[in-house]
Amino acid sequence: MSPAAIVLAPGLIHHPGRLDAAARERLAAEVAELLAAAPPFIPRMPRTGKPFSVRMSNGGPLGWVSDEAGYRYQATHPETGRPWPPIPPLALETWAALAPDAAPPEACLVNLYAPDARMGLHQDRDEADLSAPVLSLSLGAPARFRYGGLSRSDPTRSIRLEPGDAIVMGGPSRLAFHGIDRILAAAPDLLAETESGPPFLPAGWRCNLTLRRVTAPCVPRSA
Ligand SMILES: O=C(O)CCC(=O)C(=O)O
Ligand SMILES: [Mn+2]
Repeated sequence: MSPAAIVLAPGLIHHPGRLDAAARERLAAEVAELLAAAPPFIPRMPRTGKPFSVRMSNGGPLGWVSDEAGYRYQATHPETGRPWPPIPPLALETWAALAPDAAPPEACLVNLYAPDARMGLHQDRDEADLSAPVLSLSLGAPARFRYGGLSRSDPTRSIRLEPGDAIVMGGPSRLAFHGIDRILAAAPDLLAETESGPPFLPAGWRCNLTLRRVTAPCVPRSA
């Protein structure tokens, strides 16, 4: 049975150990297949063009990209020009289990963190539909995840995210500020897994998937 969920804030739920070792292995194989079709690219900051420290790819009808022209979702890979491959099936199954009332996700952003990579405090707000949560799944090295409130200046807290952990950010926390302070060393019992992980994830690297609903689903009009 998966361990109990922890409510970090209203709508911000941490599911430690949601994916057991077999599920992590299956998800890693699915992500390897995704990355073979859509190789990681290095996103750049809007305007300045400064490269991110995180490498990215996507699955699904839409993918999140960033470059001098700004943040956006688009249907094709910025370098290959090809459509994104499908969202990993295990990630879709986890969405159905943890976000049963939401419309299906349209984007699965894959973040690859080298040991010195980080992601600054931000909101996920490029989606037209904010009624669905964002679902995050982690593989590889652990990380320090920081979260706060709806204003950048609100107080923040942090937790350690382990491989196999899921986070659901929805409801009143859908627009909560969050980020990754740093990548951490694996605990002894998970060291072997992070050091001999799938070839797309070198030792000490972390992979995070975020599933997002991007467009507002059509709502049938009542008579
Ligand atoms: O890597 C993580 O856990 C968070 C990723 C994230 O916030 C994002 O991709 O917007
Ligand atoms: Mn985010």
